[in-house]
Amino acid sequence: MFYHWGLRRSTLVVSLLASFALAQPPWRDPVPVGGGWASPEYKWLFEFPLPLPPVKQEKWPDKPIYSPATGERIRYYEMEVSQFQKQIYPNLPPTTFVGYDGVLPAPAFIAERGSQSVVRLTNRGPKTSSIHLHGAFSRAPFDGWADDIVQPGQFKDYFWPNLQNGRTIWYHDHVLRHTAENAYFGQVGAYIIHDPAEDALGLPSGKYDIILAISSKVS
Ligand SMILES: [Cu+2]
Repeated sequence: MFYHWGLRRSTLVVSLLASFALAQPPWRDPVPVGGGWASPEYKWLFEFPLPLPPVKQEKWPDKPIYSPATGERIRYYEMEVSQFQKQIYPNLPPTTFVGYDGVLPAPAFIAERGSQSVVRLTNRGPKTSSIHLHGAFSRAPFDGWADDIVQPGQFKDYFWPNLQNGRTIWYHDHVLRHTAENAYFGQVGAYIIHDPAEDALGLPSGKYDIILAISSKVS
């Protein structure tokens, strides 16, 4: 599996969702080898609007939370893993996913450099979960270790300091034994650290600054 985040401001247009579609239910186990995971060919390129991720919103924007240790503002988010369906192929039934907040592409986080985030992940999916913020330095308890497992029915709070300079990174499931399966089924999202230094560069912004992901998934 290969993901590449970082194509914001690119004029490259790709079909995203063909490769997200999976024909098998998520709890099929063991995973069939060779052919069982292959998606049908997607033939409707450029015929439907490009699916863009919603931007994740703070839980209580009007009730700011401050760190008891430093007094700094903490942005608090809540996110759920759940099973849902989405129409991908116009000629086939809806596809089953197990992803974040019931949407695909998953919500995108946009964090200001130096602003702290706490994300509460509640697992209402059929399998275990664990979030890794790929490309960020996170303290060990919040790094999504494979055996730091959030069981179905449980939640875990992840603290991310967003201290690095501006970058487009991504978050994804990282749990023991079925990381790839969870990611294939939707537990993958974009995470952008915005650095004020970027604003001086005169890059396209607003509606011209979009999040694109290219993924390749083969059986
Ligand atoms: Cu990763």
